[in-house]
Amino acid sequence: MNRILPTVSAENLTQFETLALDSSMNLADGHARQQLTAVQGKIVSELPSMWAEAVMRPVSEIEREAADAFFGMLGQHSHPFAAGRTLSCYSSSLAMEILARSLVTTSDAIALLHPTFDNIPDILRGVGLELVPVEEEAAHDADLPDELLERVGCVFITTPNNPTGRVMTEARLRRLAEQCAEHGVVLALDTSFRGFDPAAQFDHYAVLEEVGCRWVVIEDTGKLWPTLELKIGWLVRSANVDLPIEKIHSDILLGTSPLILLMVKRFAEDGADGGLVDLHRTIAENRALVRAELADVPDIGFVDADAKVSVERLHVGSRMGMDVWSAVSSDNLYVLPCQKFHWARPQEGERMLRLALSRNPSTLVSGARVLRAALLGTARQHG
Ligand code: EGV
Repeated sequence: MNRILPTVSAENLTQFETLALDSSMNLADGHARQQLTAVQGKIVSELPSMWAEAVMRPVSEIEREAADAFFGMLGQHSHPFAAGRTLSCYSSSLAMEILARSLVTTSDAIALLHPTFDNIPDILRGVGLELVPVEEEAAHDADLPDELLERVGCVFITTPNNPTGRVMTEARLRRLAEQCAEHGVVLALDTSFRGFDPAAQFDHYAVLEEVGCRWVVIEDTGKLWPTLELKIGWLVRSANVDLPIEKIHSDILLGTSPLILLMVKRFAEDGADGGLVDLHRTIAENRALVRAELADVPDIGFVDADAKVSVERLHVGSRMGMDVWSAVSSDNLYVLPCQKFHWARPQEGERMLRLALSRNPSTLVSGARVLRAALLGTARQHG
């Protein structure tokens, strides 16, 4: 087989995702692209009346109701309401950018989970921060070294992590918060994937407030529901964080759309009323579907056995991830090669691919079949 492989010029994971946007087999990005449920479809059909409501009502009221519904759905009952403590943004990456710009006014360096989605290190580097990797195992299994905490102004943890799905337990979060408090370091959490995993839905704000460290949390509605990029990223902070977050937020935006906030409120109410449990079942079924289609392929493995998040890592054995990527993309299937998640040492991800599970079952089955054929072909070449 003499295929001419396309030249790939993607500089980051998102550019790999952009390549997939027009494909009918897009298993690349972690955004939700499955069908709306019946209740979600009904909410969408009521958007015109939400528009009328948004025109009439005070924005601060709508903002508070949306946050209350969303944080409540996720068990985050102690999230703060005081003025400026919960800021809404167009996306969680924008919240991230605001946090990064705030941090760099007082710190040179930040400790960051490794691996994690590459736009986090890229945004942090973009404002001039030096990044110190914290291995996932190290962050979850033991105290951080004092030397590290003396060197950085912030520890940044994604939980559940993207792409591994690893969730920080309540006990580890408490201990990490205590360590950050001792050293005056900001503890920053990105919880964009928490909706998928009940283990990540204990009340984080209660823990952070009890310990009293300086903290920031980024929450995201964007991964859960197929709402065509209509979403909110929330930037939440402790009273004592002592960073110019509100000022920088106001430099960039006045506020988010009250129409989107009302939509989020309605989706979150449905989520609390059984929609989230439904979603968990859908993702679990989709994961099982992909695993079943690939079950008898030799020399592969599913890396994150217990993951609940809407992405799945596949180890491609002795193959190179980019070879498999090239083979399947010439058949119009797009997945993510994992090197760039390993932002400090990309070679550690070169034998893994990430598959998105927030898709319709038919898309996942066709995708898995293309992948299966490519893996068998590549296995033959190597074997
Ligand atoms: C995922 C992409 C950026 C991000 C995709 C993602 N957003 N680059 N601002 O939403 O896992 O596919 O997180």
